Amino acid sequence: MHFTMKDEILKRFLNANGEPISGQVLADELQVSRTAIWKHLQTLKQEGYEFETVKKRGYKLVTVPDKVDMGQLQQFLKTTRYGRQVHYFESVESTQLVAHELVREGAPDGTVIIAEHQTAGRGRMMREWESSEGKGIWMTIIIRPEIAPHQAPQFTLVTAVAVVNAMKAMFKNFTPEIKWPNDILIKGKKTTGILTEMVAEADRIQALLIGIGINVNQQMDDFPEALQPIATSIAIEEGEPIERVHLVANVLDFLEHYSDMYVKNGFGFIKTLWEESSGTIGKRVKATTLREVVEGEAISITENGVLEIRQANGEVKGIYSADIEIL
Ligand code: BT5
Repeated sequence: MHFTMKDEILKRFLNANGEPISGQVLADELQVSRTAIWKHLQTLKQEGYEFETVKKRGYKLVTVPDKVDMGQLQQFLKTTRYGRQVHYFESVESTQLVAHELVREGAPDGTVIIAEHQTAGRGRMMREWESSEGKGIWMTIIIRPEIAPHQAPQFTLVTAVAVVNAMKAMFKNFTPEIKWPNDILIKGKKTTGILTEMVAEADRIQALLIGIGINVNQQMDDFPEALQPIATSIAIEEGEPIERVHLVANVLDFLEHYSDMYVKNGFGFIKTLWEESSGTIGKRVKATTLREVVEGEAISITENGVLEIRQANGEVKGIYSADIEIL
């Protein structure tokens, strides 16, 4: 979806802070007929926006639906590329699947796919990702960095740092922590999962598809019973409902900034930021990989994003990919 006349009209109403805007002035400024303006307002009404007619002064925006839509998002973004093209859906199987199609069609760096609901949201190794309707942020960002395929896993860490710092900038009632490699936890419970997929040739990345799932406005009984002991949402922890579009914009701002820095300067700076927010380093952990189970103290991540665990016998093992349990 590109920025349309309807989005431009919405932007003006959002900027007017509840003051009325004259239909004639809008029509003149945007160089379209008043009928065209009226039609766009009807479409916005169907999407849940409500307007009041103010005598002799025009229309006033009185209700904004809780949607993560393009018009609002563009308002808040400070990025140059990320989120400048958004594909927004009420419901999809998985935003990752849509992203794969768009990569094949040549979607540019920073293209974002957002859905209110996913019917087959997925985690790593095809595990299920619970994506309840209208309550979370379910999105994939297509990025096309000039990096080698072996660097791709580091982008999970770049993304985790971006999400955690976007949260820290917005919320004051909790401190989110990163659990290696792809979770963000609040008081030990999962609020965010990251899934990094790659489309590559032997020595060159075509695109990374960074899936981010953030639990935002769920209450505990919105989660299936099996998840209740291990999952939480920002609204539960912050103590109030959250405007999702704000958080989307912040995550994209931080992500663009950190990925550019990573491509330019390497992993060093990201590593420092990552360690600052890590809830894994210094803890006793159990790492289950496809081949083995490693237990010990998590001592650091390397320049390649590998987690180092010191076992009881003193031997240090590097873990490339695993599920981590903090003991
Ligand atoms: C992840 O996998 O944590 C990556 C999740 C990525 C989801 C995003 S949403 C947008 C994009 N489109 C997609 O289809 N996916 C991405 P993993 O580390 O494998 O964790 C999966 C496990 O987390 C599941 O097996 C559950 O135990 C748990 N889980 C599932 N849904 C959850 C939720 N909403 N909140 C917290 N935990 C959840």
